[in-house]
Order: sequence, then structure tokens, then C-alpha cells
Amino acid sequence: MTGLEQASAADRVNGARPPAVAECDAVVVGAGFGGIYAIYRLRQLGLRVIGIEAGADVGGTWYWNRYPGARCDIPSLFYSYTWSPELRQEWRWSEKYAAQPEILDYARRVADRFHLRAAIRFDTRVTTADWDEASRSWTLRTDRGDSIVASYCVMATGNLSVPNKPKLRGLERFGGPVYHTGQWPHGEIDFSGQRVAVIGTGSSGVQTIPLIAKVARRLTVFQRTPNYSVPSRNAPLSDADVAAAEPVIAKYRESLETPEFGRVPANAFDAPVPERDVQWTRYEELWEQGGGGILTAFPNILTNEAVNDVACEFVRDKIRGIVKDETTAEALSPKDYPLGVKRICIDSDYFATYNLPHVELVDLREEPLEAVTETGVATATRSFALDALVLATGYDAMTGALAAMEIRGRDGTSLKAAWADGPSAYLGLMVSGFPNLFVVTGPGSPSVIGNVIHACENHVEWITACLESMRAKGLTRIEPEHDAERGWMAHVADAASRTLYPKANSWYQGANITGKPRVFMPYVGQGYRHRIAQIAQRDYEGFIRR
Ligand code: N01
Repeated sequence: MTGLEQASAADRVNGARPPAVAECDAVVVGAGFGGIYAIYRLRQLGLRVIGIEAGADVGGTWYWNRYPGARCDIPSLFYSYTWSPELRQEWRWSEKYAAQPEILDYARRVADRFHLRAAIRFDTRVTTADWDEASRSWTLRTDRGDSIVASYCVMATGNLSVPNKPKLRGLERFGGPVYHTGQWPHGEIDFSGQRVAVIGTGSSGVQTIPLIAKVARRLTVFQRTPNYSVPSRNAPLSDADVAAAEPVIAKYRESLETPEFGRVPANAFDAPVPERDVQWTRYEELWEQGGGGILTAFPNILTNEAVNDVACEFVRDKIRGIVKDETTAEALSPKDYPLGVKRICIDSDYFATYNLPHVELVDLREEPLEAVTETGVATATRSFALDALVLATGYDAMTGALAAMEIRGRDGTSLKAAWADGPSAYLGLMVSGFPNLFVVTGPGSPSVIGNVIHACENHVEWITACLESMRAKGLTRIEPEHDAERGWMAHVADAASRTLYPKANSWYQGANITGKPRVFMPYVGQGYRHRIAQIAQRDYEGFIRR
């Protein structure tokens, strides 16, 4: 039986309504920036493509993350696709760091401009994906009971798409509304006059706290770990800003590499340690400039503790300068991990918010959170009466969305079982045992380090070029060699171990999720784009194509 016949038979047995089985060449799961571009490129190849998206619209993370203050942390002019010069000319960002509604509009504009919506099934979640070796096809089943059979499956399910909802004792008893920043309701949430708590002080918390503080009667922030945050200096964009960015973007497309904060440059390991004064002056300049540029101040800032220590001290000094209450300033100052090895936060007035009389920081390291009650939150020493609770507690990052589906590859092996000791993917693109299944910005690729839109573009272009070359050669099956994948993941681990990245309990290594294996997931080495381009040129070295 082919995959299509199997799917029809299963649906006849299980479904009350007539089975809906569709066949196509490629199925794309997720309609965020990776997914919609994949649909576009695959269709350009002349393939029949079906997209599946759990949300009611395109946008991925920008569809779900509607919390007050949500905006990009890469300048908007670069937080954009580079592949369409027409789109670049037609779209005009209003601010240096665009807010969520504008970024969502951009994704919608792309979907409309390139007629992508008709290919996408919205409000539909993939539950299982099964590989059938005989027919060389994937059968995906959805929560609507439908099946899609496709030769190729592209998982563009996002790195930060499955919210981490911590099991706080008593949470279900709370009488007021509980919001998660990553699943924010549509429509206006009015906190005015309310007693609100935010749990979590990562990028989401840091962005939303100043906005909620503007309207709430009382805001209590429960912090477990303080974060390094730098000012965005957000401002309207001028025509001159737009014109200045264009050559940089054009150069990026040519060079395949982009200067991004968070990446470790090639000269990191033999760069000198600058004098403290030299460092301090440079950090001052970059602090005034705003944004994540501080992480590009010196090539070895993410590899040399002596350099990084000065940067940490600089940010702590800034916090002390802004926050008037000394105890609060100390609690807000990170001291036990280097700067930049958790994603740096880019804020608008975050630290100054704690000077407002109705805003209080509760340091959970001093007074642990005991329970959520019917009326609020109790720590070891105090009770806080609340009207609403906001969980800014992050995501089951990088693997969460893939683990949420039952994906069974060759010989029925499940992806969850294959990744029981941590994720593994050759170049972060494909997994041995899972033929014809591509992962956009998967673990083992730079993905979340730097600019994710550019990372998505890079992967989508690589995948579509690969499929084009297979078609030209009459090939229909691709899978990475097990040894090539093992070698790559060893290299990913080695690249991280040569930096300061492993020195923080970050979501980069799964540390925020209880029981998740500790594996450093993003690739922080150099020249990734060149490397995967070379592998393609060498007839897809490390892949078995037939
Ligand atoms: O999530 P996080 P996020 N009790 O995991 C705390 C991207 N992003 O949504 O550090 C109490 O960083 C947790 O504490 P700790 C960006 O890449 C980008 O903020 O685990 N606290 C931490 O403080 C970012 O890195 C933007 O000790 C608990 C917080 O919750 C990534 O998404 C905006 C807890 C979670 O921080 C994730 O950011 C937003 C518990 N049980 C997000 N569990 C832009 O700027 C967790 N915490 C584009």
C-alpha cells in the first residue's frame, strides 16, 4: 500500500466525516517566516505544495506573541527578507525596532504579495508524520482528521513556538486571568487599575514590564534570574536610515555572512585583550547607540572571560546608575554568568520602570515562590494580592514543536526516541533515519543566534536548491549519513565549548525545561553558510541521495 492508500484506509476507519486526503510534492509545516518563504520557493520549482499552520494567519511567533511591548531585537531594516528587491522597495518600516503588529503586517503582506495563502491550511495542527519507505513519502495527519501525503516534508515549526508553562503549585486555583506572553489573546487586554504580576524576566518580560507598568495600579515582578539588558534607543526611521541599510543588505546577500550579535567571529581566538579603559569607552559608545551592538564590541567578547567581565561590570554599573533603590539595583544585576551567553535583552526603559512607586521587584532567590493561591501569589515570606498573572516564562526552545508531533521515520523510529539524549541533525537541516524531512533552522544550525529571518532564508534556499538538483538527476530520496551527523554534532558541541556560551543555564542548552537533556543546540562556530554551500557543491557530501 502506498502512503496515500494507507492514509485513506486509516481515515475511513477513524473518521466520522469523509476522509480528506490530499497528495502533494511538498508539505510545509508552519507559516512563520521560514514556512511562507519555503512555500514560495517550492512553488517556484513547480512543486505542488501544501502548508499547514496552527494559527489562523501567517506570522508564526509574531502571530502568537501579541503581548504589550513585543518588538524585534534586530533592527527592522535587517529583520526583513532579503530575497525580493521589489519587496524591499515596497515595504517601509516605521521604526528602528518594529512592534509586533507591524511585523505581523509584513508577514501578511508577503503572503498576499506572493499569493501564498491559498496553499495554507490555517487553524490546523499536525499531530503525526509517518515515513513510508516503499512509496518514499510522508503521511501527515492533522487534528482535523485530515491527511496529507507528500514526497518531501519541510518542518518550519519555529524555535520559540511552544510556551514553557511552569508547573507552579496552585496555578489552576487562581481566580483571575493567567496570560502567557507567547500565547497572548487577540484583542485588547486592559490592565488599567489592576494589580498585575509578571513572572519571568527574559526578553519577553523585559519588553512587557514597562508597558504593563504604564497602566497597572500595581505591578509585581517575580524574578528568578536577572538578565543583562541594553537600551534599544528605538526611534522612527528616516529615509536616510533606509538608504544607508540597502548596500549593507546587498553585500550580505553576496557574502553569505552577516555581522550579527551573538556570533563568534573567526578572529575571536587570537584577538588581544583590550585595556579596560578602551573597553569601557567602546561600551559607552555602543550603549548610547543602543541595541545588541555591545556584543560585537570586541571579537573575543564571547570567548574571553577577562574581556566579558568588563562588559558585565559595565552593564551592572549602568543598572546601578538607573535604579534608585540599591537593593533592587543589586537584585537586577546579573553576577553569575557572562554577558551575551543568554540572549541579550534589548529594552525600552526596563530598568527605569523599577523607580516607579507602584512597581516592585521580588527576588525569588531571596524569597522563593511557594504557590499561586485563589487571590494571588505567595512567596516564602509574603503574599501578593493580584487581579491578573502574566507568565513571561519562555519556551521549550528549538525542539519543543518537533517533539509535540509524533514523527516516525525509517523503520518506525520516533524522532522523540532518536533525540532522547538530546537533538541531533546534520547541519541542523536533516536527521538520519528521517529521509526527505527537512528542518528549517533546526538544532545544530545557527538558527536563534543572530537574525532568525536570515537563518530561515538561508535554509529555505539551501533546501530548495537541493531538491532542484535532485530533480535534475532523477533522485527522489535524501537522508544524512549517520556518521556525518554525529561528526557535525560533535563539531557543534566543540564550537560552543570554545566559547563562554555553556557558562549559563540558558534555553540554548535546554536548561529551562525540567528533564530536557543538556545539549548546546545552536551552532556558534564560523562560516556556516559557506560550509553548507560547499557541501552542496561537493555533491551533498554527508548525504545519501538516490
Ligand atoms: O523566555 P526566557 P522569553 N519561576 O526563557 C523565568 C526570544 N524573544 O520569552 O532564567 C520563576 O528568556 C526565567 O527564569 P530563569 C529571544 O530569543 C525575543 O523571555 O530560568 N521564573 C526567565 O527569567 C529570547 O531569548 C524577543 O531563572 C521562571 C523567564 O522566565 C527568547 O525568545 C522578545 C520560571 C523566561 O525567559 C525567550 O524569551 C521575546 C519559574 N518556574 C522573546 N520558569 C525580541 O526582542 C521560567 N522562569 C525579538
